[in-house]
Amino acid sequence: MITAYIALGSNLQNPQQQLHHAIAALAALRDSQLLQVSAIYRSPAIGPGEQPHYLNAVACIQTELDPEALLDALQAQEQAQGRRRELRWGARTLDLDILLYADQVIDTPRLQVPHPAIQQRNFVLYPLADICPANFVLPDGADLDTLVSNCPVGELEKTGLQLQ
Ligand code: A4P
Ligand code: MG
Repeated sequence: MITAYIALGSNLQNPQQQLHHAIAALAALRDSQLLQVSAIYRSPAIGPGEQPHYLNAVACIQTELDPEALLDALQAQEQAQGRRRELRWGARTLDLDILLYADQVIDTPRLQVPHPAIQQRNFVLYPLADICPANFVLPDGADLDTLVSNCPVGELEKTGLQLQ
């Protein structure tokens, strides 16, 4: 079994409910177990045009799926929840990204793991740090606590909303 961390994001069509549905799907994912889910965080959208705020969270799973099969399952769930791919960084009902897949480094046309934007994004780093073990180190040797301290909280808000 591999431990993987999945980022969830939504800024369309009742984001809180979208995240709840996505967590239910992760809990039902074949050959996998849902271990932990962060609190929900709220932040302004990074992306083009006027967009609603995002709700984000991070989940930890154990899985026997290989990385491509996991991506297939996540993309199927995005589709099931009405995801339309029209514009890069456009508003979306659901985005599911593989942040980490054990300590593997993957670089294929379909998949980059660790997710390349982890280090710059407070809406990924803060929820990730909520559920990672203490003194967690990323595959490139970066220490998660240091990344969090170097990433300003800005307008990111930890909501009182829980997904589990
Ligand atoms: N892909 C490559 N690596 C991965 C990975 N580790 N996990 C490929 C998932 N997918 C990965 O993704 C495009 C392609 O990336 C996929 O087909 C897959 O093969 P996408 O979800 O279709 O497109 P996208 O999400 O618009 O692109 P991208 O570059 O992944 O966007 P990001 O970086 O996910 O950013 N603002 C706030 N506040 N909160 C957010 O969550 N999210 C985004 C999306 C922008 N602004 C945001 C937020
Ligand atoms: Mg994505």
